[in-house]
Amino acid sequence: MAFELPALPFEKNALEPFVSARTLDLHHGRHHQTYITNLNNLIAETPLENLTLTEIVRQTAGKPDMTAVFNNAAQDWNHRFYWKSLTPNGGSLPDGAFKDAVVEAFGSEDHFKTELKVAALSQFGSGWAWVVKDGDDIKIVKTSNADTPVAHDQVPLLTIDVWEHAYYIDYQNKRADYVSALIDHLLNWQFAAGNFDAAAE
Ligand code: MN3
Repeated sequence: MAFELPALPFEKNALEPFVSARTLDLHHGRHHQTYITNLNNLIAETPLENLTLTEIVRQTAGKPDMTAVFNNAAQDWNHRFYWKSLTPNGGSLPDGAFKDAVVEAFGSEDHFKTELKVAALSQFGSGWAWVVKDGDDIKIVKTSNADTPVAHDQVPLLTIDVWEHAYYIDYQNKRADYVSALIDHLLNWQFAAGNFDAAAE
């Protein structure tokens, strides 16, 4: 089964003015589509084509002869998760078990968001900043290039894409402005809380 580009979970202009429709045209329609096209070409008529995307990521992680498959599969996985991590109705964490765990681990919602911003800004070059569940702990981690917590036995709760293609049209080189806009307006904490609850079951 070939993988297909998922539809965005919001209208293409719904994140404006913070993330433009033009950025989404390129980021979703071209970059994400290209990872999927490459992945489909790489796994065609191999045993990998019968696996789920998550299985492909896990089975190819850390294998030097599988780097191209891993990079494209992981980027497909990460982008599917990134679109769900965004919403026009972002802002505060919803009350509940996830927020309680965040406040316990980080002291406050504000400090948690500051740590997330630090991670997103300190990732050198292309990569991702993540909120993950690692065992019983909520952690903020960052990964380089296509790398993903899925390959490291962590449960992703939310992600921020910090590849330049995510922000260059709207913010040029100002990654900090992009990250702040996402944290202040666009992060889907309901999605994160749902992932947290699902991981606790
Ligand atoms: Mn991207």
